[in-house]
Amino acid sequence: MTEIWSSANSDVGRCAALDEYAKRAGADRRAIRLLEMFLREPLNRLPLTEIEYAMDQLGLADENNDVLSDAERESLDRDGYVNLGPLLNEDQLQRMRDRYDAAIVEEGASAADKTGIGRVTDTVVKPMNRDGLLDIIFMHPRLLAVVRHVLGVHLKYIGSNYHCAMPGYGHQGIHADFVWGVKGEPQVVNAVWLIDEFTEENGATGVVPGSHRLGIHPSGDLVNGAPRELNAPVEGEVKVTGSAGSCLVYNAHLWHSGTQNCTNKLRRAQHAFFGRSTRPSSTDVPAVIDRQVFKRLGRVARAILDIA
Ligand SMILES: O=C(O)CCC(=O)C(=O)O
Repeated sequence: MTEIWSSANSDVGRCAALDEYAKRAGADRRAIRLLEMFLREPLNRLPLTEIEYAMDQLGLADENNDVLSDAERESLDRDGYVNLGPLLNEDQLQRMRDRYDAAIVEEGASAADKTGIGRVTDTVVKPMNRDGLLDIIFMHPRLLAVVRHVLGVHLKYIGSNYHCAMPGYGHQGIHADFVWGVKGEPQVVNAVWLIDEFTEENGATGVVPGSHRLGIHPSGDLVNGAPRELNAPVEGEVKVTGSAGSCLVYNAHLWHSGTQNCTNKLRRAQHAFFGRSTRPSSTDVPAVIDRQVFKRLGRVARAILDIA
């Protein structure tokens, strides 16, 4: 699938490669269906004029808006990520920490395959966001300005999860978040909100600046002719440290990883994911959104979530 995705820079070219592949004996039908979802149908639920309206309301209709500085745009293009600095105040942070801790007690750390990670999925559309405390996680104009810079105005929220590295845990192999490969136009932009301060010791996110431009997925990379050891440090990798309330935003082609929390405290983070309006979402928002959350959301929020 990666080969097909990377064979062209346009959907027309990718569709042609997919058609050729589908003719082969033994072609993987499930993979074909998945890729077809990306390539054949526009999957926006609302007319694109709604997200255009929302971007206009947020001052983001113009690419050259003043919500992001030129230096931030340049560093995003060059490095593949930007740390927007603290955007949440201490009161918001404390209320969020209390809410996430309560959700873990209530739901349990849901992802059994992620030992040592406290995880709650779809946080911003769940009952835990009935009062709107978490709206800022997917609606902050500075975050959306980064998404808009990478994807253009036709963007949408595709998922969110709380991600807490417990003491002693948090290490991940180096990876990139976009499944089909990392060549061509980016399709996804992700954010890590620092709910606690990120330090060199407590499991700050590791990133490889500039790796979004390599066009190589770490799992497909060869080092001295052998497959890359994904758990080994990567040359040039740095930890993104910052004060609580900061927001790290990255192009999903960027190589990155969770790192080990070597302290005896939690390292809490909230992730938010964004894609192109016409592409599939990771989360089926209409299916999972809490009725009360849905009712209180206005036109701009609904446009970002792409729900009627
Ligand atoms: O929270 C982090 O530090 C990064 C986590 C991450 O990259 C992931 O879960 O895929």
